Amino acid sequence: MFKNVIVRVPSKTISEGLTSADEGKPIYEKALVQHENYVSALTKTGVNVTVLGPEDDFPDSCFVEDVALCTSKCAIITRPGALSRRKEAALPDMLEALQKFYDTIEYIEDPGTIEAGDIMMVGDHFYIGLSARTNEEGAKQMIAILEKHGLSGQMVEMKEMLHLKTGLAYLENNNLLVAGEFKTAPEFKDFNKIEVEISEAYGANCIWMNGYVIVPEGYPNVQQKIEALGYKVLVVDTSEYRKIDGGLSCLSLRF
Ligand code: CIR
Repeated sequence: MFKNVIVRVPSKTISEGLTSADEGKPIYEKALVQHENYVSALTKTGVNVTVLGPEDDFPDSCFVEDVALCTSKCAIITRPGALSRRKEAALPDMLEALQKFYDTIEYIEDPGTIEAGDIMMVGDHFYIGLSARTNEEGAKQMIAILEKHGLSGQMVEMKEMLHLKTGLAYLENNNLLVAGEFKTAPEFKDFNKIEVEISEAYGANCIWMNGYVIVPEGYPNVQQKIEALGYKVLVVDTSEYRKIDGGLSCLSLRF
């Protein structure tokens, strides 16, 4: 069960966020409203939400998932592969927030790079995607830290997606939502795979929260498949974040 969540309010500069999408720039006012609705949905799942203030120098800083991995034993501050995001990982208010919950904070160091959107937690095991943002050295450091704390990790090769969790969501009970290249990846063959069709690929970025699954608005087939598994579904519109390659998981740290 998750007890705590950390989010960061989007900044006015969100329109300058990194993107590979061709969907126009996010509209700040709409992004703010969508963020409020996201926080309301999280609150419904019974967690305590810590809300950090906006950081105008970092257009992508609302995507807090990438800057830390929060495990049951320690928090690990990452070293983002995207240069414009690297200093997000050391923002003092984030460190302070994490220190309230964790006695042990670990760090990924140069030349390692890793963004925790590339890390999927399944119990005490962590799958780490080797993406354009996460290099092998970063993944090795992460696995060494996990093992030091009695946890484990493994690397996953990937080619198509921005982050591992762009195309994967673990819904507990061995249920794994999979899109694109991950449908056939050998690492995931023993999961009960719920396949997401290409036209709804963005909908693969859902989050399991204490028996609920939060699903992005506008992906009816994904929603239906998740409901059919018996989960309570909460729907949140993330269309402004999609414009800069962000989704539901990216917007929070959950632990
Ligand atoms: C970026 O390119 O870094 C942001 N525009 C989107 C980050 C999405 N984060 C995630 O998938 N964990």
